[in-house]
Amino acid sequence: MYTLPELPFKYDALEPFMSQTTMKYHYDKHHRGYVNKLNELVKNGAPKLFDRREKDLLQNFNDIPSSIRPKFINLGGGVVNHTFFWNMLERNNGVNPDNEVMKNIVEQWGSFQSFKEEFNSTAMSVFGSGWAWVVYDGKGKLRIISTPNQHSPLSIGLKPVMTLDVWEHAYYLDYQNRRADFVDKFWQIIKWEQVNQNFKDALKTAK
Ligand code: MN3
Repeated sequence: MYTLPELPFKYDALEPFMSQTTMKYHYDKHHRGYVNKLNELVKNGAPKLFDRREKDLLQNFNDIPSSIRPKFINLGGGVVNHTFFWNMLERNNGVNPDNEVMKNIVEQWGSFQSFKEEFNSTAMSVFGSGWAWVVYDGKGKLRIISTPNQHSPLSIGLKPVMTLDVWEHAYYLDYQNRRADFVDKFWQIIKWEQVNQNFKDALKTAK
């Protein structure tokens, strides 16, 4: 069975940018819901899959029986994407460190500001529910993309480096319909140390 990983911080750790109430619903209801539904799906549809990690299956989705594949991609993505997201969040007091991933960002986008603008506009352009991502393409480049629903970049051969959940459940209690405000505040809660680690891991596995 798949399990819900522990939240790596307290529910109120991201206040005021992401409230305790939002975190409780988002982690304890939504994230947990994906884990429970994924377990139901696999238990009833293809229990042998429990031998493999969700991430591994999303990366090799042809190994998932076609009868449950579309549901697995959304539910498994829901599990893996949220875990990835929580791990790269902390209040950063607006400090952007000078590390490897930042050097690559500035090199590719010319400035942190233009990187930020492209990320924000990608997050704003997600129609309906989805995620904005910074991914490593395995060929030396970082890219900013979005995915619909709970689709993971892993399923299209890309390595996640940073992400933002732009489903309404991620911000509606705190920002109502003002997604732009939420996206703007996101920059206050990026754990750059983890983003840098994700980038280094992506470089390693791409080799
Ligand atoms: Mn979510």
